[in-house]
Amino acid sequence: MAQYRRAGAAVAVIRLHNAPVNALSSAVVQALAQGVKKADLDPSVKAVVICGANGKFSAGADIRTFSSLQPRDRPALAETVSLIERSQKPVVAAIEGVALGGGLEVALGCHYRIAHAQARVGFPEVLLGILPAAEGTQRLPRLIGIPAALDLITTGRHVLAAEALKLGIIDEIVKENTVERAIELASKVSGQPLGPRKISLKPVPDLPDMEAILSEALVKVKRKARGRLSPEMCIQAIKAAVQLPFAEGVEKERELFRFLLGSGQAKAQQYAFFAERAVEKWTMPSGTSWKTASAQPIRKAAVIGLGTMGRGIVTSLVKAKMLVVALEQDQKQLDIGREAVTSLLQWEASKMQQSGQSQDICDPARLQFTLDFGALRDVDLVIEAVFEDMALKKEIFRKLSTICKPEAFLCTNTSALDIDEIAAVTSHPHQVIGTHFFSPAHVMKLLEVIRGHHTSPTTIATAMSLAKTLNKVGVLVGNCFGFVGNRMMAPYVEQAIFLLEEGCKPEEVDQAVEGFGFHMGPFRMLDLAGLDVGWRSRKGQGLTGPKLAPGTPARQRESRRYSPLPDFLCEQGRYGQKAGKGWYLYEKPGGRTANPDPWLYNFLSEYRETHGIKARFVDQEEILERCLYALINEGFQILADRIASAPEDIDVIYIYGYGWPTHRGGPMFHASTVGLPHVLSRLQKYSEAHPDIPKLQPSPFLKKLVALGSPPLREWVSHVRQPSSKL
Ligand code: 3H9
Repeated sequence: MAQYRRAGAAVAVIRLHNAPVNALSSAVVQALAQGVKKADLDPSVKAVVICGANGKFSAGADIRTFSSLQPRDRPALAETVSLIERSQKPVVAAIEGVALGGGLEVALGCHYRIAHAQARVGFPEVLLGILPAAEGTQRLPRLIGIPAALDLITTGRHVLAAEALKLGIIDEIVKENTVERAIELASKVSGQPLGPRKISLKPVPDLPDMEAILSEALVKVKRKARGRLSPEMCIQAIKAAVQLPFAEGVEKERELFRFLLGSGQAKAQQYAFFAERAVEKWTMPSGTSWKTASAQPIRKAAVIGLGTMGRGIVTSLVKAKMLVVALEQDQKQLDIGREAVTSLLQWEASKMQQSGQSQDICDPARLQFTLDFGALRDVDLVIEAVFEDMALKKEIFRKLSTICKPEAFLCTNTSALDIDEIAAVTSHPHQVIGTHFFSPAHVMKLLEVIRGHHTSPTTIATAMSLAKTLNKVGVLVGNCFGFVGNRMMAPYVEQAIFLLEEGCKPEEVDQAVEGFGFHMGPFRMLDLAGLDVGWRSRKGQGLTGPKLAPGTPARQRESRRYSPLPDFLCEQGRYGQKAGKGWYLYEKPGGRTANPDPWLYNFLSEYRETHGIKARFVDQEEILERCLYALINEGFQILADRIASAPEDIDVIYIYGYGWPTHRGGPMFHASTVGLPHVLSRLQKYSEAHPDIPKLQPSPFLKKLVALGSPPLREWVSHVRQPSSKL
């Protein structure tokens, strides 16, 4: 747990040992404290080095044990950090890999810090709904000053050794032999006075406008936090470092930590942390899983189509150091695409330069632009990212099937279309898979990976590994219209539009949803995505447009309620932001400020009058419940249909692809928190009031779980009906 050894005559080395990331479990903390005490008591030891096993210092406190933490106790980790600082002998932290959270707090208790050039440090606690609670909020501001401490503690970002050195977090960077160099330093400084090296004894560097800096930081985090408590509490703890002596600041830190730890938000964010890791361990309904399937290496990839999605995908691939062929259908589109990708790569390179990272990963020399399908002969993987048009996609896959080498993987970037139909036109359907990127594809972390009926385990493993290489979170899902993300989005958007018919304004619906913590409500989101996208899809499905049977009632499709409102908007050219008007009015086409539109109010009144709808007041609770519970209800159906293999899959998709607030843990976690009986009873109430909206009728699986006594979320899938042996 923490190995103690002697290096040379006078240096004791304590190595933290808890695979895979040396998390500071209570056993590790105890062993660390014992090591420090032992070194202190041994007169032959003149200095101490603390390091971590397997090239990692420590990823901090053991998050798995938080639920059993007794909030009233002083964290043992904080005691140990103080113990290290109080040591009579110099203690040097040798940081390799990561020193995060409690790991960095241990390092800040040390008198010197040496880091490997590739090491990363940071306080990511805020992302887990808590704050650094082993005196980190009190030491870091004393070491690097308030503005930098505010930045690191409230964002949770990791910083590379070069930036850490600049900030003053570490004293020295080494390219190799970090521990050996730490031992040398420890020997050199033994006997020197330790007072100036004890961070808790330092004053917080004073600034004339300290109050203003703290207030501005508070305004900034409140604006961004959308209801998350931890960033604000981090600022309060840092403020305590400014205003109070160290010991009292530590008390304040502890009080805030206790509050956060007991909050539902910390539980939700920690659930999300583990859910993100759980989705990597994919399983197919057949039982085949990540354990047995192995990914093939991808050295060279191709992207077909350089529209918004294609450009982002190319940028991601280049950043991942792959050789990339980018293909377009005509010279004009190719030139536009090339220019756009080049500027995206330049932008990425400048961001990397600012954070001290090597920019050579944005090297455009790895990228070839072409109009010639022949250039795809030797690629290992192709990502088709053309328009959502089945006929076009099939034509491309037919071509790919004859041109690409037989072992090449063929991916389609689609948000809804049938993977099996596309795979059927190729001679290698087991190598065809859906890869649904989210826009902008070089930024958004989610990759929905869709297995078709014939997709092989190797193809799945390769697509999931590609996600990781691109620094994305891949979630494996089954093939159905809209997969998981968009299938759940449809009833949510449908409710939002029905609410307009019933009397709401777009901004009322958006405010309710944004108040819950979403970055954007449904109408701002629709305007951003473009209303024409859904219109085209509805026309394709025959819900509107020329394929609609004459005499179909305006607000009904096959006895279900239907709202033609978005179709009417599109008929008027109101396609959203790009047109300067949609559900809102914008300052210009492409403008970003959504203003309420009096034209729309009139339009809605006339519409209601035409259809004999009496507008009513709808309260926030109904808005939220109808939108969110319709979405969650679909999630239960998706689990029952085995399209998602666990609730965590759905939650990760919603957090990373659709802006679901992390502090609410994802839609399925949220349902488990508010209680399944509550969700069921509200859906029953709304479906009774709106019997013509099938998506409000509670999913049989939700009913089953309630009848079983609402088991905990991790047990839900064990209650999904197994497929019959014929399947
Ligand atoms: C804290 O320190 C609070 C203190 O201030 C005060 C306390 C009083 N604990 O991500 P990976 C597991 S809060 C337990 O796939 P990578 C992880 O679940 C802590 N387990 O690897 C996974 O398990 P499995 C603040 C942890 O190389 C395995 O390790 N620290 C912890 O892509 C591998 O993880 C953080 O927030 C942990 N602390 O990334 C850092 N960390 O194999 C959180 C990881 O069963 N960790 N695991 O699925 C990370 O950011 C990444 O794991 C890290 C490695 C960058 C370290």
